[in-house]
Amino acid sequence: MCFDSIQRIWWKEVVVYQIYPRSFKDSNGDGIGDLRGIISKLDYLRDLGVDVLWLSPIYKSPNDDYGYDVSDYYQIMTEFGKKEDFEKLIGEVHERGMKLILDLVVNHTSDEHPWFIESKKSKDNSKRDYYIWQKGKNGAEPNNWASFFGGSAWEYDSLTDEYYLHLFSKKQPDLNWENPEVRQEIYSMMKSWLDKGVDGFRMDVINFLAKAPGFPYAPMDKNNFMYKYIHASTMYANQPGMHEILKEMNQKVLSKYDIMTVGECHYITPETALSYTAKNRKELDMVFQFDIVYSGQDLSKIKESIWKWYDVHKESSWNTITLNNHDTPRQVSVFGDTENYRGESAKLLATFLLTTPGTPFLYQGEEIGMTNVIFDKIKSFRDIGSINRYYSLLKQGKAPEEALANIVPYSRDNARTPFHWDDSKYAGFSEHSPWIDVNPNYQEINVKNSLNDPNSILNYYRSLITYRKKNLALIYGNYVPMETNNPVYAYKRILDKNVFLILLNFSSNVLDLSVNKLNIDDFEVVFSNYSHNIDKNVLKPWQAMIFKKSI
Ligand code: TEU
Ligand code: CA
Repeated sequence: MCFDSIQRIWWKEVVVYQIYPRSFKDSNGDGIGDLRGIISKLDYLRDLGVDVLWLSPIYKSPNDDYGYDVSDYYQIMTEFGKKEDFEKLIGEVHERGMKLILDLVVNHTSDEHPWFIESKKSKDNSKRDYYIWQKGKNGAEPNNWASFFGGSAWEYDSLTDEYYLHLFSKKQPDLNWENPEVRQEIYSMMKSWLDKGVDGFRMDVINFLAKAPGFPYAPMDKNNFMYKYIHASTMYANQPGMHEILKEMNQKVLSKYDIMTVGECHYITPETALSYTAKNRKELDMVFQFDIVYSGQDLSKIKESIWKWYDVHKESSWNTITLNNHDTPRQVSVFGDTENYRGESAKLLATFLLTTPGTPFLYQGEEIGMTNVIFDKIKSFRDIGSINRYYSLLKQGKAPEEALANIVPYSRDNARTPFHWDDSKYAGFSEHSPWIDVNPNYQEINVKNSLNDPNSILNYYRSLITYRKKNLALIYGNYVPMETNNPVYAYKRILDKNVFLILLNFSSNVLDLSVNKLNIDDFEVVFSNYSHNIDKNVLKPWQAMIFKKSI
C-alpha cells in the first residue's frame, strides 16, 4: 500500500473509550455515576489520548437492564443529570478536541415507554403495531425463541390474549421495525441528538432489528452449551430485512452528518459484516465482532479470526478491535496472569489492541488493568442476566455455592464495578456506598497509583496511543501475520517504507525466540513492556515488543 493511496478518515484513526456512566464517577454522593462526574474527568481522558468517548445509554430508564431499557429517548436518566448537564458535557468534550458518541438502543424499548403502555391497551390502539404481538399456538407461546436473559422470548398478556416478543428481559419489548411509523420516530430521535452535536452512535444489537418473517420455530441444538443462543443466529440475527432498514436509516439520517457508526453484532461472519460496512453499501461504518472474547483464549482461533476479518474487509471496509466492554468479564483476568504478571499481561493486551488492524475500542478501567471481582453472595450482583441464571440453576437443583461459582466468572458485573480513581474509601468513585460494590483490590489498582508510577499500565497506554498516532503504519499499514508457534503471536504492519513487527508472548513462560526464525536482526526495538535488558532471542513472560525498520 502506498501512502498516497490511503484515504484518511478520522474515525479510522481514533481511539475510542467506552464509559459506563453508572460506574465511572459520582459527582453528588448518591453512589451512582453521573454526567457531572464524567465532566470532572475529561482532562484525565484527554491526557490518556483517547479521541472519542462512547457513553453507554444515558436516556430515561427504569434500569431493569441499566439503561438498555429506554422509557424516553429524549430525556436524560434522572440519576445521571439534566439536559443542561448533557449540553455542558458535549461542549466540554468538543472543547478538548474529543468527540462523543451515544448508545442507540432501538431493538427494544422499556415496557414503561409510553408507546408500549399504549400498545398494551388494546388490539386496535394506534401504537399496537409498534411492538411485535402474536397469538399463542396450541395454548403456548407462538414459537420456541428464547430470551437472552433466560426463559421464553414471549410474554403473555391476558388483557388482549396475545404474546409480545422480548429478546431480552420482559421489560424490554422488541420494537416492530416493519412499521414505518416506528422507523420515522426513531429517525427523528436520532436527528435530534445529532443536531445537538453528537458525533455518532454505537448501535445496540443492531443486526437483530429484522426478525424472520412469520416467526417460525427455531432449530435447537441442545448439545451446544449455548443452545439457547444458536437459533438466534438463524431467527433474528442478520435477517434479509436488515439491509433495507439500514439503508433507509443511512439515507434519511446518517448520511447527512459527518459522524461515525459502529454496530454491535453478535453472530456475524466477516462476510456478513462486509454486507453492512462495505463503502458502496451505504449502511454502517463499522461493526463490532466478538471472536476474541468468545475464543476460549485459543490463540490459533484468534490469529485465524484477525486474519479473516482483515482479509475480507481490507479493500472496501474497516474493522474494529475490542477486548472489553460492559458485557464481558475483564479480559486481563481471562487471558492474562493477574496473579503473577498483571502489569505485563495488561500491557501486552494494550499492545495487541493498539497495533491490530481496526479502530480500537477500550473500556473504562482497562487502562489501569482493572480485574474481575469475586462476589461471594448473590445479593452483591446487579446484572439481570446473572441473577436470572443463578435462580434458574437453583431451580434445576444446584446448590447455592455451585450456582454462585457458575455465575462469578461470566457475570457482566465484573466490568461494572465502580472505577478506581484512588485508594480512599469507595475508590474515589463516590463519597457514598455505591450502587454496586467496589472491587476490593482498589487500594492497589487505581489511577492515583498509576499516575505516580512511570512503569504503570496507564502510562504505557498513554505513550503507545501517542506513538500510534504518529505512525500511520500502525493504523493503515498492511497486516502481515508471521508463522510462529503458539503462544507467540507475531505480525507486521507495513506502510510505504515503514515496517513494524509486533511480537507478543501470550504466556507466563520464558520462550526461546530463535526457533521461530523471524529475522529480526535488522529491526530496532521501539516499544516493550519490559524496561531493561531486551534480548531479541528471548521473550519474557507476557512480553510485548514493537520493532521497526525502514526499507
Ligand atoms: O448486548 C447484547 C447481547 O447479546 C449481550 O447482552 C449478551 O446477551 C451478553 O453479553 C451475554 O452475557 C447489548 C448490550 O450491550 C447489553 O448490555 C444489553 O443488555 C443488551 O444489548 C440489550 O439491550
Ligand atoms: Ca450521582
